[in-house]
Amino acid sequence: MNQVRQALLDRKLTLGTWIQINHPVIAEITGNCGFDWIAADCEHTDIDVAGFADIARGLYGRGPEPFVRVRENDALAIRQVLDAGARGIIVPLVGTAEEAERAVAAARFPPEGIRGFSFCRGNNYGLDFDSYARQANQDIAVVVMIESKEAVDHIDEIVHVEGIDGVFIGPYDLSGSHGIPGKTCDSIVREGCRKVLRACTKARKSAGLHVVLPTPENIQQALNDGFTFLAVGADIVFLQQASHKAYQEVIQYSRRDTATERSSG
Ligand code: 3PY
Ligand code: MG
Repeated sequence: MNQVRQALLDRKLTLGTWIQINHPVIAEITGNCGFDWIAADCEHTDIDVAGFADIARGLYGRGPEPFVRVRENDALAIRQVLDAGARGIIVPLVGTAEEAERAVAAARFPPEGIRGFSFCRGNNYGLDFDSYARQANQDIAVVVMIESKEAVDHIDEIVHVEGIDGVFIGPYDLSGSHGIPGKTCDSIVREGCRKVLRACTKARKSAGLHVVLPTPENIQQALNDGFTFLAVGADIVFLQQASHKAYQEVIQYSRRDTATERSSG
């Protein structure tokens, strides 16, 4: 059984992160850190199905379950990453219950859904066809993203859609839908988050959040708020922060003045 899906159903805490760089080395490195799940982002990057398959190979045997934030809420986009071995999908920009139902149907084999059968990486190229066909509907996690005013308005219907294991707030798009992109701590965004949390508690569904720029304070805040499906950072954020810090340290030790250096260089 997919432990992350089980944790979603039990509303237990799991920790994940995000891959945006289309290279398996990123999966090999982040896969060693202890995360429960790692999502390859096919919505905002050049990661395609082949790129995800390589990322899944990089994660293989390292522990984290391979998740995908799919390109869009589209049956083929969902089917192809599941066939490539995704164990959970995170579907962006879901605004209504009907859209959430479409995402679930795409991820489930008949009779629950419309996913097609095939020989693919997910079932070990057919070797495990029978067991995969039997298990996949129980094993694959389906999480929908709440990232708009519309989605927050419809949250009570969305969380009641059968087959939705949890919802996941995208704070950047949510702030953008209020006309304040990037103001993720604004009271209107915070109020949206609280409404989502209340709806999840009532419906006994997991609530998730992407803490894109993690700090000890905002991670603590997310945990105190009651989010249990938590993504922290992303490969590009870690690289940016670590390279910035390394440069700041080396510049301090070398006592070199960056401005002078640049103008003389
Ligand atoms: C958002 O903040 O909109 C996201 O999609 C984060 O993953
Ligand atoms: Mg988003």
